[in-house]
Amino acid sequence: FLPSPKSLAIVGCPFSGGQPRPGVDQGPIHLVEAGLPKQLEELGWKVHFDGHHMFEDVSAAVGADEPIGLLKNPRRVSKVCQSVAKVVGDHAKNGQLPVTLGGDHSLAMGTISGTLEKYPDACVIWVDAHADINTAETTDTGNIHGMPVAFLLGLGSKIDEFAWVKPVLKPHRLVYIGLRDVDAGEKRILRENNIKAFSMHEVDKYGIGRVVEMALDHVNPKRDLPIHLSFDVDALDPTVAPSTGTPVRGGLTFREGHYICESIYETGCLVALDIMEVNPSLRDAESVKQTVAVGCSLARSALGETLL
Ligand code: 6HN
Ligand code: MN
Ligand code: MN
Ligand code: MN
Repeated sequence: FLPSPKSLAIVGCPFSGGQPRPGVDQGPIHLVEAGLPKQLEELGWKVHFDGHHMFEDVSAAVGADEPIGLLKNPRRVSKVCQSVAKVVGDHAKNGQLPVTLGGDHSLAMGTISGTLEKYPDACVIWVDAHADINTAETTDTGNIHGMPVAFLLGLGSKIDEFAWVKPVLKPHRLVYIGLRDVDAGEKRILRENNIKAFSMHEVDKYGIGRVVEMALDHVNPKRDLPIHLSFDVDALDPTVAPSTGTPVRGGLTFREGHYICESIYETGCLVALDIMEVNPSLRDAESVKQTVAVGCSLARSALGETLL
């Protein structure tokens, strides 16, 4: 599925409305300023980047955005994701692999909708400390970055403002790696829908090599389906990626995170990549630099950088 000649589009999404901490909107700006476009060119990619998507028109159109139930900034999140879905879908249809830089993880509602428009049978590998599968009924926080997967699966009560999100993702086409902070309601949803998840317990038990193999065997047994990789940097241990909004100890090592990316690239099935939740304003300068650098290197690994 990899476009040939290798061509990708960076979709910078400075957006933070899916969660309360300011700064995550600066993530994509830092990733680009750290040189990601050039690094990807050096891997042989033709890189299209025509500036970040600022979503001003969207925010202006929405105006005051009162909560719907517990959901915060619902109209803004919905509109931004709808516009991201269009951008990602159009790049995919153009033969450019979309590399979306977040921004908070609510954006994946858009990126995955866009991917599935071009590749309806694509599978999703979701690497995260969290399952991001709360519904309007189960969410404690009302932060929509904890909910995108539920929207994509069509779970929970329907909300008019999100009517554009089609339940395009099937539970058997989704697999998680890295989970360790899953809400009670989310555990029930995972169980009831038979969703495969490899938590840090399984990473410890089997090692990352076996886990990635089992994850691929589940969603992509013949290695012939397109893969959307959605990588939340908080999947990594906070010692590796400290500057992120919801860090949880006991995460993936630097190598485990990169191994996932390298193995998915090796399948030749990658069609879209998200690097999410880099928040350059939460920690000291050195930790920020480290987190931005690790975001760039995950992207490079997923796009073909090898150790030898
Ligand atoms: N993320 N489960 C918590 C919530 O607010 O629903 C945390 C979500 C974190 C989301 O890290 O992308
Ligand atoms: Mn563009
Ligand atoms: Mn997430
Ligand atoms: Mn997370």
